[in-house]
Amino acid sequence: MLYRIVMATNNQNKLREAKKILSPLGIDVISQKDAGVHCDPNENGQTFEENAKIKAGAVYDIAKQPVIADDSGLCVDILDGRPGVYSARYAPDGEKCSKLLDEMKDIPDEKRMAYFECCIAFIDENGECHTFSGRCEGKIGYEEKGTNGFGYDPVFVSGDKTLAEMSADEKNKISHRGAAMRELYKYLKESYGE
Ligand code: ITT
Repeated sequence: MLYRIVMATNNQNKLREAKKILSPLGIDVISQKDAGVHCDPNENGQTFEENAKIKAGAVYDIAKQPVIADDSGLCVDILDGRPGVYSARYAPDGEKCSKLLDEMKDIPDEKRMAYFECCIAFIDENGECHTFSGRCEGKIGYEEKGTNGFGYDPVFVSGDKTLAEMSADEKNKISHRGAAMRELYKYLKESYGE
């Protein structure tokens, strides 16, 4: 089995979630910073998959060891999938939720469907890239609720709660990142054994 993977991210929240999902499986996820890699590649892809590959490739070129990168975002049906791959750039942190609520203020309940998507690119020790995706379906609420999580979690409703009202374990069970990570894990188990 593979025991150590570098995560190509500068987002501490993603790192925390990835560590929590993969550590019970015996995989230690370390940040690119802790691996001594400093880079912030230009995420100019048109899809989550393209951007995940760009980030993983940039870190692998420097670290030369197995790397994962996560590209993810929120796609809102009535906004034709926006902010999508531009989710990080939609507004500064702390203003993302209020800007989205404002854009959605006249949208009725039945048209507030949205989903989070995550693509994980894994580059193995031979430099080969494999991708895994996950989705989390839900709705945009009417106000920010909850203090856990990050990004759009306080306005993303799944069932009767926002993701920010869930514990880390609850969120990981249903989240786009959790789903993609579990696919990655299945692949690692098949390829590297127990
Ligand atoms: P790295 O590129 O360094 O990994 P980033 O935050 O810039 O970090 P992305 O380009 O993938 O990452 O942008 C994804 C954005 O989508 C992220 O900044 C959040 O605003 C949002 N997002 C992704 N996953 C989320 C989640 O689980 N909960 C809430 N918001 C999320």
